[in-house]
Amino acid sequence: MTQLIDQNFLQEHNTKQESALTSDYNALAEKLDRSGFNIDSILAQAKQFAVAVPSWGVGTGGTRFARFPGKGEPRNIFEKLDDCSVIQQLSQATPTVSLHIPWDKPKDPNELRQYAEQYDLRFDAMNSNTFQDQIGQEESYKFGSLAHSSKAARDQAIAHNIEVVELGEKLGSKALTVWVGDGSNFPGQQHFKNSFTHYLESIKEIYNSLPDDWNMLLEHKIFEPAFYSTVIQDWGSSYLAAKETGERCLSLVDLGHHAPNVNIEMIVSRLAQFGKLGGFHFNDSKYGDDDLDSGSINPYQLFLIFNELTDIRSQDTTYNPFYMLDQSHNVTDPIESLMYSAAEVQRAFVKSLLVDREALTNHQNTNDAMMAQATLKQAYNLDIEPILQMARLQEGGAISPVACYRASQYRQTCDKNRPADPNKTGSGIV
Ligand code: PSV
Ligand code: MN
Repeated sequence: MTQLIDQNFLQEHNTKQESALTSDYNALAEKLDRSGFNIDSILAQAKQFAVAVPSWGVGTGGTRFARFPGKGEPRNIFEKLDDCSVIQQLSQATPTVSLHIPWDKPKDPNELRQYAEQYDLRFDAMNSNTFQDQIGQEESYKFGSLAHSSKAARDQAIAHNIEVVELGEKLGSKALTVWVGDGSNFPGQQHFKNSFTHYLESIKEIYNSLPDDWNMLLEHKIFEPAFYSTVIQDWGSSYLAAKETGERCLSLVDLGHHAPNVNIEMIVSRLAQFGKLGGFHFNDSKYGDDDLDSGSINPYQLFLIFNELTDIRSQDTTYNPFYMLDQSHNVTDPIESLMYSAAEVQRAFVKSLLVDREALTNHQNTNDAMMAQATLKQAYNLDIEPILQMARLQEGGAISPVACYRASQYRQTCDKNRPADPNKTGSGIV
């Protein structure tokens, strides 16, 4: 397997921290043992945890006002995969990449698949893009795509999604994520029922072309780019569309796509109860945004979401939704953010395994609100960092991914090898 961070360098970096880790890990083992948890079984589950990296996340994102490109940014999908391989090598929690088409459209899918295979990377859900026009396309998406009032525009968007599925098949993907920006900016601009009807007809057509072992994931978003109404604005619309469409059509929850303070963990529970929770886009947000680093603003919410997922899995061990990061802003090195965020999601998962579920159930049944919330907090307040570090170490990753990455000078090397296009200034509306 090709590894872009020298393995000896990585080991040396780890060696310096190993004895401290061993004593932290043993201390935590003892603590957990007192509460009836075996640390090695938690460690084994932590090692199994995986979340996909979004190909678009390794580039510097922008606001609606400007983009400030970082040094040595990837200029094509191959360089993006290079960066994804570094994230996986150090974090050992991101073995798959989620592609966005046509942004990542390869000339030769086989070549791309082989390029990923050298790093042992696989492809997660494919994302279609009908929220912006591509050069040379006949119909514009200015007023929508799958829900457009014009049949020609809808047909074009349907054909694009089918093409993305065909490409995904060649790459070994197993799911299509559909997010559309369709909506309106004025009361009266769009007929609510008709646009939803058009959307339903369109996604059914895409669904009918799906391979038998694929899922279709419908992603809702409360607003943006449309600011008055959005066709798939909430989990209710998403659920209705998924239910109307078919068994393998499921809802995807992007954490940032809800109004502030919405109870996302309850949405998770509702969708799962009715067999329609298919996947996640992890990120964090403070207002109406959806691109801050996972766990950076509200880590307790992330934990509560995983608490629901672990509860669901305690009843159905085969339950396995798609997990993807979807975040991209412009103030950090994206590789650092993605490694850190993957670990934050993994942390929430691990803590959810440490909830005393029997005690929680008893407190719920006896209406002991204080002890019910305290049971959750008991797990949440644990410092489980040694488990994450040990999982990475044993899998061949870095005990401290960000520190190791910085010491490796990977970004500086990219800066030399990836000269930026001088015509791209990074200013202006993006
Ligand atoms: C839309 O805001 C979204 O969350 C969708 O998942 C897109 O595919 C992605 O961001 C990138 O624009
Ligand atoms: Mn998303």
